[in-house]
Amino acid sequence: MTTDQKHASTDRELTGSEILLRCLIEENVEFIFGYPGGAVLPIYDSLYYGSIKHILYRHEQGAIHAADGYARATGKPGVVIATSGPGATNLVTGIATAQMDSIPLVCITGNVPQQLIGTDAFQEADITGITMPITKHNYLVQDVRDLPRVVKEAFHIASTGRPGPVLIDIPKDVSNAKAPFSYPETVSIRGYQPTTNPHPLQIEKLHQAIAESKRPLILAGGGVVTSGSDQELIAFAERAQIPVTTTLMGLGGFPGTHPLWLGMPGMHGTVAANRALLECDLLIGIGARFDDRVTMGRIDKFATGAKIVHIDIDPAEIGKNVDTYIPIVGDVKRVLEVALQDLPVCQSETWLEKLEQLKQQYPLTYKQSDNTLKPQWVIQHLYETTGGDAIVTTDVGQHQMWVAQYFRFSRPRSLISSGGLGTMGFGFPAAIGAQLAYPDRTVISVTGDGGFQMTAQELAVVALANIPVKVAIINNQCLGMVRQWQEVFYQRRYSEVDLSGSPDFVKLAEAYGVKGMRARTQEEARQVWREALDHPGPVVIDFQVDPEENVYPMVAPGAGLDEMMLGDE
Ligand SMILES: Cc1ncc(C[n+]2csc(CCOP(=O)(O)OP(=O)(O)O)c2C)c(N)n1
Repeated sequence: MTTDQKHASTDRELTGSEILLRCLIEENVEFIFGYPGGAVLPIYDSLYYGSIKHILYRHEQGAIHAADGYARATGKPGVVIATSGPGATNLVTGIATAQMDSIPLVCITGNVPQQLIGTDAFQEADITGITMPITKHNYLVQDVRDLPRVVKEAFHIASTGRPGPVLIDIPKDVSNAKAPFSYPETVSIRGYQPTTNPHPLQIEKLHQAIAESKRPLILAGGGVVTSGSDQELIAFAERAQIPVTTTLMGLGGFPGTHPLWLGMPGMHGTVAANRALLECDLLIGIGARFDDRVTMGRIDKFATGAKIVHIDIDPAEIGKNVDTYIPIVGDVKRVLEVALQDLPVCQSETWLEKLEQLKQQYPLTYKQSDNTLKPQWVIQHLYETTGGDAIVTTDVGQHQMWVAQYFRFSRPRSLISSGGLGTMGFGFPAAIGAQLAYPDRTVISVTGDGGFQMTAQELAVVALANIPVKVAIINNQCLGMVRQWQEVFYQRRYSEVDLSGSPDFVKLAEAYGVKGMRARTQEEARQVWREALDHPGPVVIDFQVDPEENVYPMVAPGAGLDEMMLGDE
């Protein structure tokens, strides 16, 4: 490793913790999301005098999901700090969540002094060992003089190539030790040189495949959002006349109102998107990893008649889940920019007509009811009343899928959801991080009555700092998605999914000093939602919805995309 030591520097010696904070300032860090403890006391002492805003969460899991929400909303790395032992292990779910969705985080943990490492000291945990498989990279800093280089590299690794979480573990003696400070201007890491420009021969092959195709399809994933290539994708699809389906992570990367959009594919995808995957003759995967919620793990029934093109910055993704006819390694934005030059037009009129008919014939639908509040209606109402101009975070479960289906995301970074790990408890703290990044935007945390109870303690944070997140609990009084699977695949043997003993969410909100409201009918829902949008501070709304409602369409686990259950709607 070589680094060029010349940027900011001091002649005076600083402590490790002071150096750390100077590094974070150099990286333009706005917020630190964290929780103190013994091993990070020197860092918190330096923070006391520092200029970076620290937000104190009520649980380290809340802090890391908030850092993640900030990162997803802005594209900049989120920074979280936790103490050694339990503080560090409380970050593990959040680190894995970020790793699965390629989110840039810099996670700083304290550790016991180096002479105690390996002695089972109080609050000692081998956090670099524990997180090795769930970080893009991690460091145990052994010498205070290494800190600037390590921090510089951590931010670089987290945010370049395929982004991901990087952990820096700092023993307490390193935080206390002194050294002169000098921040490197550049970073160069041997063996880490992400390929951003595509190989021209591969682009030629792509063009040829497009020219020959009659039934092309684009499968766009989170890589489109990460690389900020939504405009290039629109131009590519429109010019070549190729329909687009976007994965959960790709929603917003292509406008949900665009005539070429087919909806989300896979387990809860639309008929048009899944039929297109089954029948296409050319499938162009763009920043998508062909995971099992899209392919159903049934490669024998997935795009079997198609030549598959796979565009991704991470060469390890190519050929991992599907056989690839044309691999293109590069930054999605750069690849699309290059591919747009001399892009052929597909002879796809008949195909587009057929898909349009499928969209008309099989729209997303649900049974309306006068007696109960339908969760799908609530999501549609949130969409219509905000004109889609909101950042929406979700938790995991049925409400997540209804948001994906009924909120037409038209801007990248407007849906924030744990796609890969499917982490309950993610959505509410993530909304806090997004709202801190964009104080003037409407940020809605759509959550389940189950998931909300996993991180509801962060209501204290929104109350104290008056962070105006609107929490919409889709309260079906059960672990809805699990209940749905038990209904459909386990003959209604409902095992441990009843949440009817949950607290009164209105009173819970009020106990924290947050406005709480409840709606049981459409009329009440309209009224409380209007009030919520007008309210300048945080709000919790308990939308009491039909507990029997299921998410359709659905493809059973183990089935192929040709076996969609449409429900009785
Ligand atoms: C941390 C965690 N534990 C368990 C699960 C498994 N799981 C997936 S969806 C779900 C039910 C979620 O219920 P709720 O939050 O009420 O949302 P709903 O499905 O009712 O919309 C569960 C338990 C998970 N995804 N994450």
